[in-house]
Amino acid sequence: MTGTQVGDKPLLLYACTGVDDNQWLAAMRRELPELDIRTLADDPPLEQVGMAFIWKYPAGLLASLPRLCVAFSLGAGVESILRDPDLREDVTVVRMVDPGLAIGMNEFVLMRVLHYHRQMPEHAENQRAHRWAPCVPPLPEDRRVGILGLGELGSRCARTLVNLGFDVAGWARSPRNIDGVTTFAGREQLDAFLARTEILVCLLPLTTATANILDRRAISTLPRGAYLINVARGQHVVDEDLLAALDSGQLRGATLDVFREEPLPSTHPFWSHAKITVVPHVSAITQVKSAARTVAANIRRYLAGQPLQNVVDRKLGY
Ligand code: NDP
Ligand code: OXD
Repeated sequence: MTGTQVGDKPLLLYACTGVDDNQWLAAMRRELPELDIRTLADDPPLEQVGMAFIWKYPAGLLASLPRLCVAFSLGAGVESILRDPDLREDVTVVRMVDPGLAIGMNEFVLMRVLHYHRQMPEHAENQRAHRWAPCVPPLPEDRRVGILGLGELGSRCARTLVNLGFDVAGWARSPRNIDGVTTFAGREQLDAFLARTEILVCLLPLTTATANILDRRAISTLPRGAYLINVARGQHVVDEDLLAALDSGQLRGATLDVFREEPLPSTHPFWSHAKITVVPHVSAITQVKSAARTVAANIRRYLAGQPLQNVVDRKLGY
């Protein structure tokens, strides 16, 4: 079933917040002239909505869409949609896979890995002390970078780092094969992965299996003086354990783009910690230009009765 029509065009409800609605609506309408795309402000017949494009939508919305068949997420992480008590079992959830998002994440991860690899925190400290202290970084082949999550985003970052000569490992749920990357799979191989990782990048989806994965035990399995770059979700990290590890020297630094509570409360200790770099969830942003095209192609596939791409496995949670 492809949903329902109100006039002569299939109806798509657009219900996103935190993004530029004008840009998104213009792009979606340009890409999908064959659809009737309406926002909640247009007072659409909600009982007729079969397809919705959603992100940070109002609570209770899904309960008002009895004929919803497919929910297309504007973001890659779908944990909040899957946790919505109003999401019916028979609704297909499609996550965002956007070339622009992957480019942005690749840039950000590369920037922070190079920042730590080239000892920029030490140079900054020396500058504050007016100290001229040259230090020689190891060759990339002697720098072990580890990526938690080898999906759309993690595998791309891994390839980029391999191409720059880094010694790259990755961890996933199932065995993966990526040229030049040492791969680990499943909980039983997590410790071996962590033990060889000097710069750790988290690019896991947030699920019941990955929440709080970066706790005291995991962090203490990393070599002393390791770095953490968390660009996945704040709930992957146990905040107190991260702070304790930075204070004890177990971790030398952390870059945090995502937080348990966003915006990060102004009183949170992360803001002023000397070893933490805080960024406001901007490591990668779904790009209207590229993403609208991708979503449109998927919607057209659906309307033509072809299988949808990037469907979320509701049991696995990603
Ligand atoms: P994918 O679904 O493509 O990849 C997820 C990866 O994580 C897969 O390799 C998967 O393993 C692995 N994984 C999942 N569960 C486990 C587990 N229990 N144990 C080990 N590995 C596991 O996701 P994306 O790469 O597209 O995105 C990852 C996350 O990044 C998103 O869910 C989102 O939370 C976050 N994100 C953050 C952004 C930001 O701005 N900060 C922007 C976009 C995304 P397998 O390969 O075996 O399936
Ligand atoms: C996403 C995000 O999941 O923006 O796409 O975090």
